[in-house]
Amino acid sequence: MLLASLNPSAVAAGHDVGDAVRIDGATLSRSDLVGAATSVAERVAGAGRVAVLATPTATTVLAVTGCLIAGVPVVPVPADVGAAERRHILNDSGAVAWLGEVPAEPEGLPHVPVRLHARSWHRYAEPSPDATAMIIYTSGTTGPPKGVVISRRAIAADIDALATAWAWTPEDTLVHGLPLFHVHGLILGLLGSLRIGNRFVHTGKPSPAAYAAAGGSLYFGVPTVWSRVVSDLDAALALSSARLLVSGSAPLPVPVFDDLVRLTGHAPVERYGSTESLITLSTLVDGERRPGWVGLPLAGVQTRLADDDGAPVSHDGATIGRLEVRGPALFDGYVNRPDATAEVLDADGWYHTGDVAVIDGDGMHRIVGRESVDLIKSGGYRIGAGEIETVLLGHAGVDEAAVVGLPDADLGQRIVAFVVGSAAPKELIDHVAQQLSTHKRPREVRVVDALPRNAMGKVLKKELS
Ligand code: MLC
Ligand code: AMP
Repeated sequence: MLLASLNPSAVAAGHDVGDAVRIDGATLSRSDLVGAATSVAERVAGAGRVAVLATPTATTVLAVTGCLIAGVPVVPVPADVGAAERRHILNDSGAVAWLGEVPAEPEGLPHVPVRLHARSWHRYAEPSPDATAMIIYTSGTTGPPKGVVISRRAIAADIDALATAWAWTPEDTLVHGLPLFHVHGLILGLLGSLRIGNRFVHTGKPSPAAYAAAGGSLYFGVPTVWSRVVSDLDAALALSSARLLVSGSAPLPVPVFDDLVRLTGHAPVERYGSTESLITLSTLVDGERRPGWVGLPLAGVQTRLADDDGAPVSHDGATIGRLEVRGPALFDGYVNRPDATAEVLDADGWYHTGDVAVIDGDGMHRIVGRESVDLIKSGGYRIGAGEIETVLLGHAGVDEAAVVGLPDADLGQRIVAFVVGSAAPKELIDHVAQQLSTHKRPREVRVVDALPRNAMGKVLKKELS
């Protein structure tokens, strides 16, 4: 069963720990979760895809859990979503209702509330492992975000492989404060805990003080979170009592790795993955944790490097190639985009990650960068330059726009928009935040007289800095 710790027989047999999930001031025991989520399942059973505005609340936890019990595919919608992105996600996914919270603009969809105190003990048959668990929207280099179709089988396989890599058990208390609309916070953090049966604490925001106060054994964070932790001495010292600190979603700077060792006594475990592949590589709880390297393939995962012509690249720890991965946790394709799916998923089942990497003789991987400058990672969020440019160009005061990710000590990359036009920077930042999502807003807009272009008229983004 996908959410194994919510097996009603196990819960009834007394494995009902007092606080299975703590989030937003609410505490849910395992029997609260089974009873309330099954009540949600009764209200959505048989529905098509359902949209969940994924705020960090008990409502979201129960909405997602209820859908998984009923076998209804969930479409998590970013909690800070803007108007254009929300419309795109709803239209593209074909979601039939909002479950749980409802945004100010429901776009004409009916609303199914989640009742925190309702209980049902109906038993649902476990849906097929091939069934879609969720559709997570993620950015490409151009165009609006694509819906990544993720099966129940992929989620189960990935969590089980991570449990082995990290010795993750029901004895753990997992803490994070990441969004519940992406793989890291939702699939690994929440669903991982509901599969394995450990306590799960969501801190609302991933602030160093909240992490320090949570008293966990296992902590998840994106590099921005760890960088903020090492700048807060009290928080860093408090984390020395944890068992394992895990970093992922973006490159962990080596100085942050070293500061974590120095201040917490823990060398962080680094792991690498994507919405399309889930997590594929990790350093191990009982293996080498090498700063700047993201580890070995998880159980069942194969990796290889290819050159520009697709020919194999040697695994010598130095030669750079395009990283391709294959394994049990890959996605089933993009919604409505067979063309885009075929571009990244080949006939032999290899997913072309878009990342460039090296692999050494022991099978250790180092991610060197991305193939395209147009896919930006900011604070661990994947953001397409193209989608921001499109929104900027939709503003009456913008004639030309080019968006880049510039190095940023806190966010890894910070979104900077270069525009030609008459609009004021603040107005454009707010425009993007309102149309896409708050976290996709440029942190800076520079109004310029002209964009650097080559003879063909193509913008030379490498010259924008
Ligand atoms: C500022 N704000 C604005 C604004 N300017 N809001 C609207 N319009 C404007 N113009 C406000 C926001 O409302 C918010 O307020 C505050 O500014 C901070 O915004 P932020 O951008 O969210 O905060 P920041 O501190 O920059 O966030 C850093 C962060 C965040 C690390 C907390 O980036 C984060 O949560 N990252 C995690 C991303 C993640 O989980 N990725 C995993 C992808 S899965 P307020 O009041 O709300 O604070 C994946 C696979 C894998 O990658 O391998 O894991
Ligand atoms: P997303 O689809 O949001 O999960 O983003 C996936 C991308 O995040 C990958 O293709 C990588 O570019 C990046 N990424 C994830 N984990 C790591 C990591 N540990 N180190 C470097 N990059 C990472």
